[in-house]
Amino acid sequence: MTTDTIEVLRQAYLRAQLAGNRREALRLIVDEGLMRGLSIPTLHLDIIQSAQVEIGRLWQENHISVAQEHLATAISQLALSHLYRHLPRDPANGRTVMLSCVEGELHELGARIASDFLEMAGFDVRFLGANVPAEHLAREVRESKPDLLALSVTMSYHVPALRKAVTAVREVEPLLPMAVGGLAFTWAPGVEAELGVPFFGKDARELVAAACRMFEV
Ligand code: B12
Repeated sequence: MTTDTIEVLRQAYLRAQLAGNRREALRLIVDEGLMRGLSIPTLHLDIIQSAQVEIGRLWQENHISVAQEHLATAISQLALSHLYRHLPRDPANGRTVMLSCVEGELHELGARIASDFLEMAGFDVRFLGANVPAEHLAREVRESKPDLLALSVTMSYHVPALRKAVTAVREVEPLLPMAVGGLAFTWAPGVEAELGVPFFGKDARELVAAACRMFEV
């Protein structure tokens, strides 16, 4: 598929989101995308993520309401659910990654896509979703013992919650490798260095590359 075809599909998907047309959005993603040979990473990043960014711009500039943004995001959640069982998976590499948003962080779609990418690369993934309180995160880490904890932060004002999460987890598992990512680090670069946790990349592809380098898989 050419860049033009991807752009046409992205625009059509965005229109379906804005119309609140779930059936059409799924038809585009599955029938026009997946069935016509578009790769899952392309559908995740170049169609769904990219459309979400555009939804954010339209909302910020007051062209659409909060309700329309919710409608559009619910459609992307549905699309990701449909794609999930089609994820091409590398053989299991024996490593488990836990991926979670910090307390108060409601933006979970990015962490969800990141989780799907890690699964495609052969990692076993425990995706906790949005808004996980630090003490509950620490308890889950202690109980399920992942090999890596990846924390997602979108809003810069959730950096104190990230600090709290890192501290709580270090108390129960001092040696557990942790990594961070999400839009907050684009807007407030350098936070990760202060916390002593590495930034693992600006999108799901970079996260997978960093995780594979870390475990040499
Ligand atoms: C949908 C949405 C919401 C939804 C989220 C629903 C959900 N279930 O996720 C809701 C309605 C909850 C929401 C709320 C808010 N939002 Co909002 N939201 C968005 C929007 C439109 C899309 C988010 C999205 O789905 N992005 C697509 C995903 C796939 O991209 P991503 O998150 O960047 O994830 C990728 C990478 O960052 C990375 N990544 C993510 N996590 C991790 C973790 C690791 C370890 C690594 C390595 C990588 C990684 O990989 C991901 C996949 O490639 C964005 C616009 C945008 N530009 O993203 C605004 C946006 C993020 N929101 C914004 C704002 C202001 C808010 C609110 C403050 C609004 C308000 N006044 O209440 C609240 C804050 C809520 C909170 N407490 O967290 C602003 C932030 C601006 C800023 N500079 O701070 C944005 C940018 C909109 C805008 N253009 O102004 N929002």
